[in-house]
Amino acid sequence: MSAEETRSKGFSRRSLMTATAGGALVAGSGLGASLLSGGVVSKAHAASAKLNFEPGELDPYYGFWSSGQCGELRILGFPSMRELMRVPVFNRCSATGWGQTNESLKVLTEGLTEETKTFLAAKGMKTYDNGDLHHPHMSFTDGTYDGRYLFMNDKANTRVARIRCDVMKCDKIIEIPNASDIHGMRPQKFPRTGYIFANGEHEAPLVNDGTILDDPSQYVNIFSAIDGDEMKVAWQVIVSGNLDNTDCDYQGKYAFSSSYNSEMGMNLTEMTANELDHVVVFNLKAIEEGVAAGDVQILNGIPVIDGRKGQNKKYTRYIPIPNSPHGVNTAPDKKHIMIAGKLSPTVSIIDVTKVDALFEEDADPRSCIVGEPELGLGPLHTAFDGKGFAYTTLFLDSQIVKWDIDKAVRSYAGEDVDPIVSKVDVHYQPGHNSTSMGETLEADGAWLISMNKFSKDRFLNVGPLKPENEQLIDISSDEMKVVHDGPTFAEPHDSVIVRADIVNPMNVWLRDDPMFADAVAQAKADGVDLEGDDVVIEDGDKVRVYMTSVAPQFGLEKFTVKQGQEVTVYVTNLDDVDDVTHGFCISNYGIAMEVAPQATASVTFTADRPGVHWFYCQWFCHALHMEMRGRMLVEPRNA
Ligand code: CUK
Ligand code: CUA
Repeated sequence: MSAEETRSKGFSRRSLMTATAGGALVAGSGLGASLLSGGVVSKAHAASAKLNFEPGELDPYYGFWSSGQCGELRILGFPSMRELMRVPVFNRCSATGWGQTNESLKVLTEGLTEETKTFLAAKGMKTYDNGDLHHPHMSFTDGTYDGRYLFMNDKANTRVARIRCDVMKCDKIIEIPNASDIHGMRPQKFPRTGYIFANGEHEAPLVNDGTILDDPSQYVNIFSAIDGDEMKVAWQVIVSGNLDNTDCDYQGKYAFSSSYNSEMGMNLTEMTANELDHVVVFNLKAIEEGVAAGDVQILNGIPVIDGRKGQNKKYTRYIPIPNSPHGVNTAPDKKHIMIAGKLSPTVSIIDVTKVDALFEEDADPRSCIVGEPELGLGPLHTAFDGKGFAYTTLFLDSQIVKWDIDKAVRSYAGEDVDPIVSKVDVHYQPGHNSTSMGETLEADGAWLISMNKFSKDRFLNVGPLKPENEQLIDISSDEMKVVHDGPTFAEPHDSVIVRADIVNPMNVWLRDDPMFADAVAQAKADGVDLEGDDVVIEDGDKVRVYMTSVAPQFGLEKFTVKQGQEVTVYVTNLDDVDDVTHGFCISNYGIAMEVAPQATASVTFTADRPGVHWFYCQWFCHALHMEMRGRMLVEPRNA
């Protein structure tokens, strides 16, 4: 389905155009007037006509929402704002068993450094069970979303994760060595993803083993480029200043990171002393050449390039920007990158065609700035409609400002034009905002979501901890219109809004899926057919229980193990009907997991509690779901 068809389901632009050609049909109507004056406006009118969805009606977009300190990814239908799914990533999930099943533990542990594994093992942990997921972004091909993967950062424990969009499960998580606290993160837009660019936010000693402590002059910040196919860090760059957000161009040449605290201060006064901080420009080709030529130090197996301010190589440039800049957003015009000033009321516009020149000798580092409109207080992030307008959140003013990119550039050049088109109040204190397809070349200008940090009086009071408020805004006309309030629990930071035709998940698992390849291999080694055998295999201190499930029965009505044995239960869901997911929960053992159609899931635990323990299906699957149960009999050690 094309973008246009998606947006205009049930209210087609084509029929409107036909009507316009017919003339008389629209004469005098407001719709006809807006159509005649702009043409494009009608598309968005079509979208707003679809705000209310009948039961059973599908949304034209997927929304992929972060969840901040909850550590999961949320999937919404958009613009209805119906929450469709939660995908556990950095968190422990009670429902799906994420963080407990062998399949999820593999994802959660294999990308940790040896040092972290040792640190966690001393606490009796296999992996972290918290995360702080700020920025979800989809993989790109040729400047638009390609439906392969979603990538996201964990600020809390310096990780980057990937979700496979074919099954909507996380398949890779890597810890980023040498860096501290990954914050801003974006996939490469062109020619494809490619790299995932990831900002280390907090500065620390490069070798952080306690040798250097309270000597900030020896702290550094690290920018990482991750190979998104392999999920391995390709290279890193040492930079000056705390890295905040990042984005890249549509040429595949540069990445840009905003940087607050260019002072490298350790407290608030020091950190905000300068009027100008900077944006760091990373020259991808020069860095790749430097890595190939060996102009690096190898740290934890990663080539690390020195790109600090003052080094005289061609890897980085530092563009002075007022003041503690935050959001970095590339416009779909392929030309402009917006840097939100945060403590400055301005957004600085970088022209990417002028960035090559920055790498010439004695270049003025601000020569690539072609606009710096004053928009209001606390500009944080900018979104785009693909029609030449930009939408910037004003945190302190609690507003969104719509502005004209071309007029901002002309005004900077001295022309007497006002780039501000309009402002709308939001409730309250917006952080990120996102437009439909807005960070791609297919930005369609239908919708904007404002992700507001405070809801205050907008909802029924639920106590001192309040929800946040996400407001849906119709941007089809110059006057933006707030059309929906959506409360959310902690703490979606960012979102992407992706046309539904781009995302095509499967309905049931394929039996050869890599997610449970280890279980398949173990069964093979045990001579077990996962799709037919229900057997218990004793292997010294270890027991492997293989069980099928078909609603409403498990393949085993009971199994017996000895107290102290290490038990692994493999459940294979043979149902291949859409939506017949089973669960496997052992009561009073703290064991529970999801087994979706055609999947195998497994969990390993020590049977240290003797007695009769019921296992039951914890996912409502059948009229006889309650009857879907069995017994684990644990023989006491001295019996
Ligand atoms: S960023 Cu993460 S602290 Cu996405 Cu504006 Cu707010
Ligand atoms: Cu199977 Cu409920």
